[in-house]
Amino acid sequence: MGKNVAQKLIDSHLVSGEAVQGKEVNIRIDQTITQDATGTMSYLQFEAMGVPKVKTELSVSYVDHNTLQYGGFENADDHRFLQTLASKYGIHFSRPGNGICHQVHLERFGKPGKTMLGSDSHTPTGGGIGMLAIGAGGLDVAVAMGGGPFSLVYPKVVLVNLKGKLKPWVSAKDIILELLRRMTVKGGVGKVIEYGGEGVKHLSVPERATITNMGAELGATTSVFPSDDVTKAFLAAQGREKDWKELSADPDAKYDEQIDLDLNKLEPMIAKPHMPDQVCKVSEIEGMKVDQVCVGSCTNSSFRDLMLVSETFKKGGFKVHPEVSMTISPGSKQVLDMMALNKGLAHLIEAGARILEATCGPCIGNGQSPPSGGVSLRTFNRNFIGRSGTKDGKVFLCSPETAVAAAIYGVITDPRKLGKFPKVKMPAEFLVDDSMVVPPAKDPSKVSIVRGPNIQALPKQGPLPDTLKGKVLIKLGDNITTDDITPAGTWLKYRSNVPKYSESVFAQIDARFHEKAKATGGGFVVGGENYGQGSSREHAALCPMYLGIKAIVAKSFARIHKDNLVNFGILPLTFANPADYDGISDGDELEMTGLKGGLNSDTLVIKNVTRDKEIKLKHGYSPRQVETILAGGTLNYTTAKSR
Ligand code: MIC
Ligand code: SF4
Repeated sequence: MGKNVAQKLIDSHLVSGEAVQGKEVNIRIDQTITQDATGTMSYLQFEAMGVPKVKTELSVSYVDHNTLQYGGFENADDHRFLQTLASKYGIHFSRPGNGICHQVHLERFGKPGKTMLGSDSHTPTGGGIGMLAIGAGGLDVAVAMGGGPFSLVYPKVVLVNLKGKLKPWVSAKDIILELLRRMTVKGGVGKVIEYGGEGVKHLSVPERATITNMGAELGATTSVFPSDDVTKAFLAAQGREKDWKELSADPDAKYDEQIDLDLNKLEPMIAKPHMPDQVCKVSEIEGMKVDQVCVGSCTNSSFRDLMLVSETFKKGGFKVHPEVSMTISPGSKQVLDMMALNKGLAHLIEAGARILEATCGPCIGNGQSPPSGGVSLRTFNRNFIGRSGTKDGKVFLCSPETAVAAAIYGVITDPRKLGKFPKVKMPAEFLVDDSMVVPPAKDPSKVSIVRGPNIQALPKQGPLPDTLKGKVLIKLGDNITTDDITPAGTWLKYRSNVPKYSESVFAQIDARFHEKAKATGGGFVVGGENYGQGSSREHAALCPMYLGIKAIVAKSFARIHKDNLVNFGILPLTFANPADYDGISDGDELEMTGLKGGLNSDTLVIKNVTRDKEIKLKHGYSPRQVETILAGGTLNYTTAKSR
């Protein structure tokens, strides 16, 4: 039987396990990426494994999240640690200013047909160039750097069948927003989203990458496009034609689901606060006053996206509305460089846009927080409550076309009203200059790793006890994000300092949570559907572990977060009967006994001591995950196995 693109990629990298949907398989990882906010922890874990040099084909350590800290040494210390460590262990180091990891990797390193694991949830951006690119926790990435396989549940594959061609002022972002409208933020869990159909050939690689990037918001394992002539032309323009390889679905390939999307009929779309799936047509909310517009992030910061904004200002003779603060964050040094040379940058400056560094910036709450109660239109991928740094800020997610229309008129405006569309052609040649990527040392023995005081040791815990007992420390609703669990923004600088960062756990919901957890020696957390969606940050498991959290009982979990919890020995458990969620309240005393043998069965019982009631739970762990949990986490498990 023929295979689809996702199956070809997985099957060609299979190390062990059966290629049967729903079963756990192990795949070989060719490339890894890390970014600074998750990288320090990932490398501390890699060091703990005692492997002298990475065993991947390519590993790159990017600095793009925390670059311009105000009043403190923490970021700079992290950068120095990351650079020296990369040099010693055979890792390429992309210096701050070289760009956002996903954009740079697509331009300079991504290869069709390869697998990639990244300690950032938007790693699937690489799917735009025909890679099987998956986001994971830093510990999983560390294992992959050490040559270990990555375990995943063999996914369902959904075909998104694209028909026709996008109309002017409608772009790739509108495609993924429309899919989010139809599928919601949990619609992609356990699935790979594969794009096909005759509409694919009209989308450039950066446009495809916008779509695969934001597939993360669907909760999908990853998203992937075939590798075709468009991919070849992109790689050739990057001076990397030799990296091209054709990759397409067999004519008789089968899919588990199919979604048809007629690009001719698509209109500009926008996601309203505070979830990426709260999508409607831009025309439905036209006229709303806008305080801020931000263009950038790993979703929409390519040459095409920024030039589109620049050309719209220039061709129409427009300026940024006097009551709008507009920022531009280029995705890479390449984009910035090319726009400096072709005057695209000058037109943005002339129009009154504020130019930021080629980093994540406002997307992760680093600057440009909206004014109180203000409306911010962003070309980003997430609009979770508080992520922008302003709790009552209203963040909308849209395309660069919709963003520039709002920046010009000061109100939400359907970009189709802007007149003639300034089509941006893909350059025949990109400006290639990799001088901000530092290759690893030729003689690693001469490199010493520099550790400042912000680089704290990894917290540890022992094996799983037979009984878990404690109070419900917090009861939460559906779609709790990792930004709710361990916020970013001003807390980001403590990513290498778990004791300090643990003070942030649930701080936006209950500022005293960490004190409560410490005082009671830890306890349980109860959640609704899709617990832990969003970022890959393993801190959302590591910091609760540090505070003594024993298990999270929820209706369902997001994939990466569930894996992270297992990695750190916290039990992710689901209600066998979701209605039992109502049978537990904040402060209830819970108890689980006989865990050592009990995990061999998928059904467990938790006793609500306060209400004298037993509740059935499921775990759904693979045999490997059971052993990991029993050992108290992946590091304990792998160390025990290698003895
Ligand atoms: C994000 O967009 O939330 C981040 C910051 O890039 C995270 C990674 C992190 O928390 O460091 C992600 O998406 O995985
Ligand atoms: Fe950076 Fe934002 Fe992309 Fe995360 S989503 S990698 S913070 S640009």
